[in-house]
Order: sequence, then C-alpha cells, then structure tokens
Amino acid sequence: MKLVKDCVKILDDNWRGSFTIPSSRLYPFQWNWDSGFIAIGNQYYNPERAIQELETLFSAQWSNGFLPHIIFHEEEKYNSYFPSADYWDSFSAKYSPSLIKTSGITQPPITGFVLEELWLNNIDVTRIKTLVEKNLKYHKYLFNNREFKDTGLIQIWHNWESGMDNSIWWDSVLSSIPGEQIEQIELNRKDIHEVEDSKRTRPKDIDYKRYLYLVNELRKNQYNKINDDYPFQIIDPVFNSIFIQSNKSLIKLGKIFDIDVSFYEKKLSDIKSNFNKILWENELELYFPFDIQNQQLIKKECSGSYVPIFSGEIENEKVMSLVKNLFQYNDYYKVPSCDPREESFESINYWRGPVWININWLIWKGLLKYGLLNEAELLREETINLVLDKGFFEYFDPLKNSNSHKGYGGANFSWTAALVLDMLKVKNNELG
Ligand code: 9WN
Repeated sequence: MKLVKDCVKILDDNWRGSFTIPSSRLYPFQWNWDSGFIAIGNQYYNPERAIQELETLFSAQWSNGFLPHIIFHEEEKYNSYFPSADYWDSFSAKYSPSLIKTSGITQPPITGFVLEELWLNNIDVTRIKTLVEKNLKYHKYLFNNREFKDTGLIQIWHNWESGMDNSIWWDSVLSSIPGEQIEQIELNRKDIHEVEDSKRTRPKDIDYKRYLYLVNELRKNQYNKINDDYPFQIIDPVFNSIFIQSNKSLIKLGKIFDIDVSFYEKKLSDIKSNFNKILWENELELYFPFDIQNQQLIKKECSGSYVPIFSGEIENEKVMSLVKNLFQYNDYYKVPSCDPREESFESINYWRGPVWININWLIWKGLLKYGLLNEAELLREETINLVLDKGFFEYFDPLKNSNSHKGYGGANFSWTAALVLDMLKVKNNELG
C-alpha cells in the first residue's frame, strides 16, 4: 500500500541512529512527546527503533526525574534552532545530565501510555521494565514539583509544555506579561526561514519574546521552581488527560513487573476526583484550562477541549455532550485547534486554527475506548484523507472551502507519518 510505504519512508529518513527528529531543518533534535507518537508508529514495522527512541529520550532524564522537552543531540546543529542549547543553558542547572544538553521544560507525558502499547506488542520486556522504572520517577517528579495543592493535577509553567504553543488558550496569560519586561529580549529565530508564509503560519515575534521571558525566569531558578508572581501557572486538560492515561498504564505495568506502585495509585485517585471538578464547564459542556494565578477557567473552545476523552476517565454523559459538539459542523475538517467561531481563529496559524494529526489521534483513541465506533471511524477516515490529499505536513487548514492544496509548517513530519500508520494498522490489521 503506497500510503504505508510513504509513512515508513518518512520515519526512515528522519531516523538519526538512535532517535527520530520531528522534521528536518525546522526541528533538528529530539522532542519529548514527538518521540512517544513516533514510537507508536515504529512499533509495527521497526520495534527496535520504537524502544530505542524511548531509551534515548530517557537517557537525557535529569537526576531529579524531570524529563525535558528537547534533547540537543548533535552539537554541530546547536545553533540551527532557536532558542538554542546554549540559550537554555541546562548545564548550569543542578539536576541536569552533564553530558547532554537539554531544554528545561517538559511536554505532555505520553510515554507511560506508549510503554503499555509496546508491551502489548511484545517488545523486549526487560527493556520495557527499565523504562517503566524511569518513567515512574518522572511522574514522581511531576507530583512532587508540579502538583496543584493536593488535587493530583499537574501545572504547566510554559506554553511550550502544553505542546500547543500559541493556542488561543494562552493569550490572556501571555499578554499579561508587561511590555517593558520583553522590550530588551533579542530574537534570533530560525523557524521563520524554514517554512513557507511564516508570517501567517508561525507565532509572531511578540509571542516569541513572551515565550523567552518565561524561559529566562525559569532558568534563573534552574527550571526547578517558580516565583510567586510567575504568570504562567496553568492546569491544562490535555497535559493532565495524557498524564492520567500514562499513570494508569504505568500502574498496570508496574504491577506486572512487581514494582510498588501504591504512591501512584493514591495520586491517580486524587486526579480522577478533581479533574472534572476543576476543568469541566457545565454550561458550555466542554473542558478548559484553569489559570491558577487568576483563579479562573479559560473558556475558549479549542481541540484540547475534547482530548479528555483520551483519559478514559470521564463519565458517559460528558462524553456524549462532547461528541455532540464535536460532530455538529461539516464545513471544516475535524478537529480545528481553535473553533472557527472563536474571534481569534486563524485558519493557517499554527495552533490557532489548524488541524493537528496528534490531537485527532488522541481523540480517536478516546472514542474507541468508549465504544463510539462510528464516530471514531469518521474521524479516522477524515484524518487519513486529509493527509492523503494534502501531504505529510505538520498541520492543516480546517476550512474545506479554502485554497489550501497542501498542509503547513514542517514537511515530511514524523508524527503525522507515525500516527497515520497506527490508524491504518487498526483498520487493516496488517501493514502489507
Ligand atoms: C517548541 C516538535 C515540536 C512539537 C510541538 C510543536 C512545535 C516547538 C517549536 O514543534 O514546538 O517546542 O519550535 O515551535 O508545537 O508540539 O513537539 O515537533
């Protein structure tokens, strides 16, 4: 099947000997949640690469358990990405590894779930066990350093930690950073030279200055704590849904491997009882992020509002409301990262409108968990067709009547290929 061959070729081309880059030139290093999605695709035709991807990721784990979002593997490429390895300056942080440079923030913790998938697929048990132990240590770090009060819920400290960088969800918080704090920040952006039409498809300079302001603040504290007035303290439903599922997977695997997981079981029951209380909005019947500094939900409809289905831990009634909402419109491809009815919607600007394959995949997996097979199939078909029509890009214009003949951002994008492989596998039950 040609589509399968294309997916496999992209994963082959982006393989760098022990890990996979998301897309050449634009993202020349290893990214945390990308590696999880990539391993999902690789487990079928190249299981050795799937496990190695995670082993390489965890080789850059900090001694306190923290797992960074970028691992800067190839020194000669340090300056081809901004902010560069030197900008992050991880070597000056107490717990960072001393041989490999990393960023100082994390990303949605998908690897626990991925390990369960690899285990189900009979990939080397001893190696999986070692990774489960490391992954549990990472979750312990999150509970010990990022838990919001005693809710079990984890806070993120940077919009890059959400993986949905310039989502309209973060606008209010980011724009609260005073202008004089960011005036002096210098940019040396590389991304804008690597994609077409970057003015309309990538974040603006002023956004980048705010992102860097947050990095600078975190770096002062060795990425390990925040000051009381730090503006970005968010409970993100996407991060936490993925975290719930990964905790469930690690608890299951931990028991199989005779590891004491009682700490995580207690914490998981805390998150489960607080997730809906804090993040569900009754009138709009959607999930939203909670802004801790301003003590309020950020009530804007984004694709992330649906990702909690992936956790498998929400009541059927709520799932049905979400599904009703999700399938009510047919004039755009599912699932736009920002609802086209929102004032800030921009059809081709990164996380402010475009469809992203990883978010579709998470929602699709969630629909399957609830036995919503017709809806899951609609979403699966539409996602695969979008890639077939517009190529293996990073993101896609959701408007069906637009002039977009191809996708946007990075081309030959690894997680697009990997997750399409997974979606094909479930349907065909074979890859040939
Ligand atoms: C910053 C690698 C990453 C993804 C993120 C996506 C984008 C980076 C950037 O690319 O973010 O981490 O430079 O824009 O938003 O989800 O992990 O593919």
